Amino acid sequence: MKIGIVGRPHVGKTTVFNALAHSNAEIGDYTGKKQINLSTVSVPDDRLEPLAKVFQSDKTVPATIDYIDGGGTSRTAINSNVESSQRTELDAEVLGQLRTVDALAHVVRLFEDETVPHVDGNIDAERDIESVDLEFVFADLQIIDGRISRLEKLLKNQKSAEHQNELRILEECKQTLEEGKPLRSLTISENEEKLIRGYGFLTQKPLLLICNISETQLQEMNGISKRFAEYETQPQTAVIVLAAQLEMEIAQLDAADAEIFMTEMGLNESALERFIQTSYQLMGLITFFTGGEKEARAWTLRNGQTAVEAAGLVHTDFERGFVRSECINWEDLVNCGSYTQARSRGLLRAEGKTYQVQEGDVLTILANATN
Ligand SMILES: Nc1nc2c(ncn2[C@@H]2O[C@H](COP(=O)(O)OP(=O)(O)OP(=O)(O)O)[C@@H](O)[C@H]2O)c(=O)[nH]1
Ligand SMILES: [Mg+2]
Repeated sequence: MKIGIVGRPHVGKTTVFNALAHSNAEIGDYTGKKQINLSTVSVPDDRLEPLAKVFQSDKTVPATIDYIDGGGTSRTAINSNVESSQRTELDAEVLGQLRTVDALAHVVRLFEDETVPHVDGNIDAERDIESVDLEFVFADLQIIDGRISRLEKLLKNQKSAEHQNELRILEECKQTLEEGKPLRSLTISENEEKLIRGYGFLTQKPLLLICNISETQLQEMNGISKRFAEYETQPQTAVIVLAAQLEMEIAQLDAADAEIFMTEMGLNESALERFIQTSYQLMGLITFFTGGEKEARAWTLRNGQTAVEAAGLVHTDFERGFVRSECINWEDLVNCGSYTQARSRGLLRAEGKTYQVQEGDVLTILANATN
């Protein structure tokens, strides 16, 4: 799973990135130096250790999330007045990268700090949200316009039901965008969605708004959450409020110090934990496990994905040669103490290809060798 961190200039994108990735990318760099920060972080999961005990595994392997911080390189981030024709190559590169992510995390600035000027002269979160939203609407429209004229040309030369279909959907998308609405708000069938998936439309991706507050605003958390609650009523949109700078400092402490510090600040979960929880909910993600002597491992699937898709994630050969999967809830397995016990108590279910994997399932995939 890949998440792209976006937002207006100097709103704390890299600070959020550092807090989440426990990394040390350079912040507060106003020179417009173009750099894309990439990081992979482990998804903390308390279920892995007990599972490793059951399987007597040598190690645990958590699921991971990839983050991209496009830095001050997109038009949104640098200067919203720049004409699209004047975009630098790197802008195109950042946009291209963003098209491949599974969700966007839009950092919105709420913290006041005179030493960090806002490009528009004052702090106005709602204005910033609208401006980035529109930026992405334009970016998607640009692609759609290009593709529509291409399709029209193709259709002039040769009738094609598939092209006709794509044209119809793209025109529907165009209309939505021209009304200033994101593609998230468009209801289309799964087949239609497949036709446009390849374009990686930005306004179609699930959106997580990260309201970046200062330490002193922590007492106002509830009020701030209420103020932004309305955005959560929009399709595939979630909001979290966090103090990125403080969270970044916490992320750079060792675990014991971090815990003491968080208790002092009245924080009961780290930014990473909240971010992961919210993103999983937003994207409808679930976790399943596999286990053996070598490792106990967590994997991420979309809710509704099947056992054979899970098998494909573990190993492409497993997908091709899939026979069936043995399945048990992680807690039931831990309570049994061993896989053998679970088997003798009849708790292992045999599930076929179309079984929809459930949150917390432990799967053992049985597959024929393929070549
Ligand atoms: N007071 C305060 N300052 C913050 C907070 N978050 C970020 N900053 C400061 O704001 C400045 C910009 O932060 P960055 O994380 O570099 O912001 P950015 O969005 O990545 O900036 P660009 O990549 O240049 O667009 C830095 O000086 C940070 O220290 C915060 O929560 N409170
Ligand atoms: Mg940055």
